[in-house]
Amino acid sequence: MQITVMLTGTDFDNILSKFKVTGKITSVQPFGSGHINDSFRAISDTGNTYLLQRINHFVFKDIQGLMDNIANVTRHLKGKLTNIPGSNPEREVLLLVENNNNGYYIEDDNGNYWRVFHFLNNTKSYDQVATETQAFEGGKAFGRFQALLSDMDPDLIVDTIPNFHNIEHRLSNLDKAIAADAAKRVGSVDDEMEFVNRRRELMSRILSLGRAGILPKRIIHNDTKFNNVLLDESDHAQCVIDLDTVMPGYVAYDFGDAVRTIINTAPEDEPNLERISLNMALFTAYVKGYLQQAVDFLTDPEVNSLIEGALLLPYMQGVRFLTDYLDGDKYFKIHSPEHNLQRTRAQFALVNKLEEKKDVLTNTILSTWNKYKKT
Ligand code: GN1
Ligand code: MG
Repeated sequence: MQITVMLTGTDFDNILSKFKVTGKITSVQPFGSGHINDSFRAISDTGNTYLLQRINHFVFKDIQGLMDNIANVTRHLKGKLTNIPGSNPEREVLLLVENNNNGYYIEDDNGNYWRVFHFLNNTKSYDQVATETQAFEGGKAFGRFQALLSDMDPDLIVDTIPNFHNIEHRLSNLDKAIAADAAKRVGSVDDEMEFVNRRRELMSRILSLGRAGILPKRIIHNDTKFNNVLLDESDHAQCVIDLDTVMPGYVAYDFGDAVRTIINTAPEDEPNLERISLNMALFTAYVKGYLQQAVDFLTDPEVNSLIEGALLLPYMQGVRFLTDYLDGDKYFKIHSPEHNLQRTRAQFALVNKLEEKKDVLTNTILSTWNKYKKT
């Protein structure tokens, strides 16, 4: 469910006074383009800048577990980076601001949950990739992120959203939405359902390989949209953000979700499907950056699974948008009445394009891997 409480009238001063922020807050502005949480950039008269976020507690039901995950993950990343010469832990890892009781979030009088991060100044994020340098840097950032977490104790992580990237679970939710037809929209999604049904078995491959013990579960990011990497002014990767869904999963999921946003020449919700095509140069650059950083821990079966992830993630994203459309737009923020259907169609058009080029994409992955792989 979306949070319906209006944010206008929110007493930001009061909320921020419960955190260890310095000085007097002089401005609070909406920030970013996330579909789930609400983010604000707050500036204080000391010149410090903060990212204030209202956590969507209808989506994230275990707020304490979520915040413990983030605290543990950022601690681990910082510890690792401190021992890597040339790295800058202060700028390469998100830093939480404590509340006045040394915790990491507060609950306000309306039952909303809030947290604060130090804002990383002089960084930017892109909803769409423009250059090969950006794609390469994004690949490096997510590859390094996985590499740094590859020795973290999985017991320190709780599942913030169980079955998040489990396609069987997502398809079962879609089937339930079809059966319930809560928004009376089932009649308008025949083509989309046919698209989904033709690929059900094919898209379970990663899960099957995981169950067979061929693919290991690792701690992954689970939301590797390109705009979740902050780049510096010269477009070098600085920091991976949005750690809400860091949970165990298969590396192909992170690869696929990044490719979903990087290779597409159009936005995630492009209404004109003819504009959706593949930018192969950006794909190649991403693969190079990613494999350069991941070469030390990836296994051959994992590398072979990456292409499956690239097909699965836009499919799964389309299934999720379609489910929400049928449910009556309860999960993702929408900006027009048919937005979730438009997003679904754009994601399925992308799947079509990826399927057409599957062999070329696979060759790019394998030839890059063979170059990096230590003999
Ligand atoms: C949501 O809120 P945002 O943009 O970080 C969603 C992702 C989707 C994405 C689609 C917790 O992420 O899984 O891939 O929208 N996050 C959650 O744009 O569901
Ligand atoms: Mg997110």
